[in-house]
Amino acid sequence: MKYILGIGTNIGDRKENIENAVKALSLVPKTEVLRQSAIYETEPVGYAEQESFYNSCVEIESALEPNEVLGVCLGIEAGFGRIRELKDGPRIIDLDIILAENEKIDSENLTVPHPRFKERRFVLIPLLELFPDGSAYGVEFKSSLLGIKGQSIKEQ
Ligand code: PH2
Ligand code: MG
Ligand code: MG
Repeated sequence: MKYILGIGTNIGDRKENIENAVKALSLVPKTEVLRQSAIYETEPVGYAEQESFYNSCVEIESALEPNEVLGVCLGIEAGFGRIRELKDGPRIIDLDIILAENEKIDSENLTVPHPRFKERRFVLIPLLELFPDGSAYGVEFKSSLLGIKGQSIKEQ
């Protein structure tokens, strides 16, 4: 099954963090990184008083179930030494499942599509780069960009 993952970081060497996260994903069993968007520098959304983020999206093909992919994401975050403090606050690495092909999930620890991705330019712009027609796995997202104010983003 194909998945779109969002990657974000705003602590340390942000470019290197994203590169290392993608490398870690490529080493996951039964999983292949198919393609990656550019890396974008993005204004913090939610909690403003922090360093700007670097964000990117990857598409992976994996035989793992969504819950297992979530486990992989959390495992990679833990490997970076991520400590969860402030909600939406600074983080060395964040890996989120944005979309999964033909899957809608609403469980206690996982919601797919990601419940807030359509409010976030830092997800929609990299996603649009991967899916220029504005829909992915049957989910239309391009029109959501029209409703977003601010949230500056620039390709690195
Ligand atoms: N992640 C958040 C909250 N705000 N802002 C930017 N620019 N990039 C992020 O990855 C991000 C955020 C929660 O995960
Ligand atoms: Mg996130
Ligand atoms: Mg997360």
